[in-house]
Amino acid sequence: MSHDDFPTDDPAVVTCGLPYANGDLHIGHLRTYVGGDVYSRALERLGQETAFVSGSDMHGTPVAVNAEQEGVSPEDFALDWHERYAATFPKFNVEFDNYGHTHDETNTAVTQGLVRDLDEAGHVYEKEIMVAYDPVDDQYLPDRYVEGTCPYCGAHARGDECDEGCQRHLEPGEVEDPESTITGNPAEYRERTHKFFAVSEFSEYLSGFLDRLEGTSNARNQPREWIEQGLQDWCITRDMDWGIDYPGGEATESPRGGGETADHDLVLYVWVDAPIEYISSTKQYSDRVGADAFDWEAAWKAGASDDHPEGGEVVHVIGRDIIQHHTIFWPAMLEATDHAEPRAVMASGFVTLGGKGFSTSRDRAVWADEYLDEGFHPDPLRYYLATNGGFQQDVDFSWEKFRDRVNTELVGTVGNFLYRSLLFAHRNYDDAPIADATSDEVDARIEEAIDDVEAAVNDYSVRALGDAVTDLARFGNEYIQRSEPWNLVDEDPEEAAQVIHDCVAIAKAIAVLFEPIAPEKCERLWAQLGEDDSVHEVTVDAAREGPAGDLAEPTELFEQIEDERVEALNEKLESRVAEAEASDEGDAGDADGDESGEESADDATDDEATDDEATDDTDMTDIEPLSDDRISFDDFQELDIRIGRIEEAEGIEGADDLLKLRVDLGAEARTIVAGLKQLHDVDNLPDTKVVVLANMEKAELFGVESNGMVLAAGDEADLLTTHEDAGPGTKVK
Ligand code: B3M
Ligand code: ZN
Repeated sequence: MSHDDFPTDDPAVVTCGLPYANGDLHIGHLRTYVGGDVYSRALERLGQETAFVSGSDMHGTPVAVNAEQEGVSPEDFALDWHERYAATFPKFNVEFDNYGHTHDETNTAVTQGLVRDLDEAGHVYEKEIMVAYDPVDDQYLPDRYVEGTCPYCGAHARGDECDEGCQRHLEPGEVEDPESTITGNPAEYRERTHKFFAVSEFSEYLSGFLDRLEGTSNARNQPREWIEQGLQDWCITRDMDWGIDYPGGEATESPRGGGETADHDLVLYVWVDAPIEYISSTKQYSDRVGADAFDWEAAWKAGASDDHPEGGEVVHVIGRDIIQHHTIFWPAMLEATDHAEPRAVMASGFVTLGGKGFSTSRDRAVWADEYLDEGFHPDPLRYYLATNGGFQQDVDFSWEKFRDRVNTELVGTVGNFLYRSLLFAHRNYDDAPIADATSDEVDARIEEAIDDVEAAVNDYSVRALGDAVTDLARFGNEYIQRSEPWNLVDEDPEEAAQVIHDCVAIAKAIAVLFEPIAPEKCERLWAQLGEDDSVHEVTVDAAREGPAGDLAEPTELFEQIEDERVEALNEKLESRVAEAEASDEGDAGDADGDESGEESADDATDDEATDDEATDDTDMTDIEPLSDDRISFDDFQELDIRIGRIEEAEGIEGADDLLKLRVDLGAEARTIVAGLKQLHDVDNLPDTKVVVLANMEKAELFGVESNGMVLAAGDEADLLTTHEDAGPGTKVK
């Protein structure tokens, strides 16, 4: 691996976190897959040799518990979901070069080989630990088979992860007050011998690794804290049948061919074989296309190839809840076994739906299949998920927001430019090129867009990839508007031809540069431009070439979403949620059992906010990363922030959440509408000192004009106030 700017001469591998093969995918799950796909396509557009791989995560208790609850074998259960995922991803134009699964022969062999190497290199030792056990059912209870209390934050936690609280990985024996997830029986702890990987030996290496690591800043910052707190060794075996057997060495003669300790058979912990699938999946790709086309060993093994002594450029795209696995355990395993070090980890924020978490048990989700069944094209969703915020930031989806961005940006900016220029060109000229060359101004603007794309790839920003193109289309609209080719056709045909040539050149650049985000739409645009082959095969150089082909009759690339459509979709979602909630209440008796089974289907991937309002103020890991987008002091001074005192507070007819406040701002009293009704006792508000953004633009809400904004912190709208006695009108600076 190098740390040179992309494109480099080393082969790149872009991976996406493996979805657990255990439940339906919703659009929130798609974020990291779309992000990975966009990123790998963008690398290819830059001319980087790239393999894009992933696979289904078949093992572990997330699969075994759900299979058990459905009464089927984990293998059948997981294979079924695996096949569905393999069919779903391409429908969203997420085109892996290889999509395998962790239970296949390749991964079994690669995993056992790697663990054997780890063991032989002396990084694995045995230790007696306490393991949860259900004495009634006579069953050991690894990971999700057991629930209890997190020893670190006190939240309700599963055996291997504090998923509702501090998000920490929990080692066996750590969860307090354990109970069986399956039977509800109180569990006891029993002593068992397990294998441990000595991760703590790698603290120093990992600190250096994090200093070198590229990608999103959350993937470096969180693990630095964990290392400072001291790393624990990692238990890499489980008392289960479902999984990859611990590899038998010379000393073991297990009848199952698996490893064993003094007294029992063990399978590997799911988090051992899951990331190894990244390697296995790349190997399967190489085996299929030939090592000349892509050499998996050159990419993954340090020193395997003279041309790539430090291996390839490995970029992991994951959800932020699995940063620890990818920046501590995994790189330590790679380092210990002479593999290449990952170059970057891109860890995405969560996706919420209308401001709340997706909830599979309450059917509060837009399902991946449902989105397509509604007749929507995949590319607008890709655009939305990829560009709605920075990669680390949470993305909220609502049909309204989706409509707004599709209608404004895809239809209004990009589609509009393409359609008006290509239609004009097609009507007035038989074919392109029309002028001899692209004008200097437009040539330079296209070059700027290519630079933006290169910078976005090197900044690991999928959002900036989208912005590069919308900005170019905005320029295109402005250029055509100001040049008025429709007037020039008669007055100055040569100049008209130049303008249209330029516009077609911009359209071609858009096709090339937007392909990573909207691959199918850009393929269609490519054909409209009369270009041969596939836009997927070209590099950014093609964006510099200007028009070549005979233009076909253009059609509009993106479709407007009507308001009625949005209303109908919202109604559908709301009635479904209400129905699910009602039936939840109806089955109150067994709701817990149902809930845990269905909720863990949320684990299909990694990008889920914990259900609904589970956020805890004190929970640092739920805090959004601090923004890297700095503003200047001048920008700050444009905010007129003042101390105010609430004089009156009353509800607004028809609005459940809003209050109409009368706020004294010293110089004058203002009416301000604020969403505080559900969160504060209205009668207590008068006389409260608040902090107000006084020059917020006015807005009309439920017929009341709001003239300012009251500042509050977090979902609970904790009102900001002053420490001492600054009075109404005092400026905050
Ligand atoms: N299967 C899903 C998750 O925990 C898990 C990812 C594995 S990536 C190597 O989000
Ligand atoms: Zn916790």
